[in-house]
Amino acid sequence: MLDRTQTPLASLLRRRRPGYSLEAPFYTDPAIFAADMEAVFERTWIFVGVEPDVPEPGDVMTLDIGRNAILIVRDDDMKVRAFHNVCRHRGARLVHEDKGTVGNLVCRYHSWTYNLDGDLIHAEHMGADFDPKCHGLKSVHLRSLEGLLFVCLADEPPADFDDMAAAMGPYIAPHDIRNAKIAYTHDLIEPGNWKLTMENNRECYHCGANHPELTVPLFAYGFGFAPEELDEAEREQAARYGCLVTDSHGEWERAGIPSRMLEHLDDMVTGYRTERLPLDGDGESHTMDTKAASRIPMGRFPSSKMGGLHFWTQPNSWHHFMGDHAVCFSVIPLDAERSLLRTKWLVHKDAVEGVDYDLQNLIDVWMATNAQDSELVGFCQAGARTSAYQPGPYSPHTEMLVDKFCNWYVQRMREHFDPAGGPL
Ligand code: 3BY
Ligand code: FES
Ligand code: FE
Repeated sequence: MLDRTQTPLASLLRRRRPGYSLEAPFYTDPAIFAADMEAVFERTWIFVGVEPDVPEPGDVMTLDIGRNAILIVRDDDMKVRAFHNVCRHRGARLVHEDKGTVGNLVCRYHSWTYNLDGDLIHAEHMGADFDPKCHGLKSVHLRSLEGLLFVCLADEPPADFDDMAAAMGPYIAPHDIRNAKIAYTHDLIEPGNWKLTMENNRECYHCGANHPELTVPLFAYGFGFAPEELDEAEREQAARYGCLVTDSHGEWERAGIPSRMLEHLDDMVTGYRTERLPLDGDGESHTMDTKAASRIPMGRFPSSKMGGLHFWTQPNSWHHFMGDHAVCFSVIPLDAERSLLRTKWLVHKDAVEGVDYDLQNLIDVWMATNAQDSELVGFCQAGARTSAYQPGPYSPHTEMLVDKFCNWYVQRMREHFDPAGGPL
């Protein structure tokens, strides 16, 4: 009789080999997908959007994260709040549109009505004993980090969000996200497990061969290389790049713009990384001519050559902030083999399309890059389904941060499903 028993999740987690990609079931198994949603997406801080998604009181947006439906609304006091998008009467979905503007939140089924604070303010025919105060919307923890919105579905969210926010606030504040507008949003369904999308983002080993547009503004050296493999000319280039980074950091920091690298990708529950890196060419922006795409700067900067500040968060986001625009990416798992990559391009709220910026020019680099990355993710998903797949080694020079993503993931899973197994 064949033993068809699947390896238990705890064993898979315990035998994870550091420095190597994960075993196939982590990318393909619906049961592990469900476990990911429980241990990661229902417990840690998830990046979901930006304050300019809901600029005015009554503006509302919705988002599904796994089995959970969430609504984010700006109340009359300009506070952004998050609730479960579930009516407290018989559980109907409350807001159906991705985005809209409402006076109150009214359920279509029996017209139960909630104000923007989530209080139930109207419910007919419920009798004298009915207490509306016990039937307000269920709130979801929400934090705004200088305009970047994170939610946490856990009752008790990871407390180290505060440490991340304290460190990152000064980096992001100069970009003035709250005074930006969304110039464009693009949804791409990638044909792969969410972890493959994240792993792909955490390295630029693949950039030279796959991203002809991204490598116009981005220096290939910025994301690691094996020094012993460089010829003399390349060594000189790499050394010049190193000096450019040091000089730029000094210049920007003297002007009050934090730029030096901070990295806590696998030693915090709210893991993150940031660094402001100089850009190639004219050094202004992620565009095909490396110049600013928008004529109106997004913040108060000493120069138009502010490079690109990247900010990565575990488990599901990365961002690039330039002097003229910002690009924010969120990954929302759909099922074991598909993930939603949502990309938002932000410009100053007064910038007018066609006058201050050309939309195509603004989005060209990352539209092309996302399409290329999506295809690459699909290649790995296809490989993980085959009998030949086995975890492969990460480059110690260019894929250390992919390894840290996996370390972070395995730690969250072990804490939740195998606490007796101890730390990694
Ligand atoms: O978007 C990012 O942050 C990283 C850096 C370069 C490769 N990858 C797309
Ligand atoms: Fe919402 Fe009845 S389910 S009012
Ligand atoms: Fe890429």
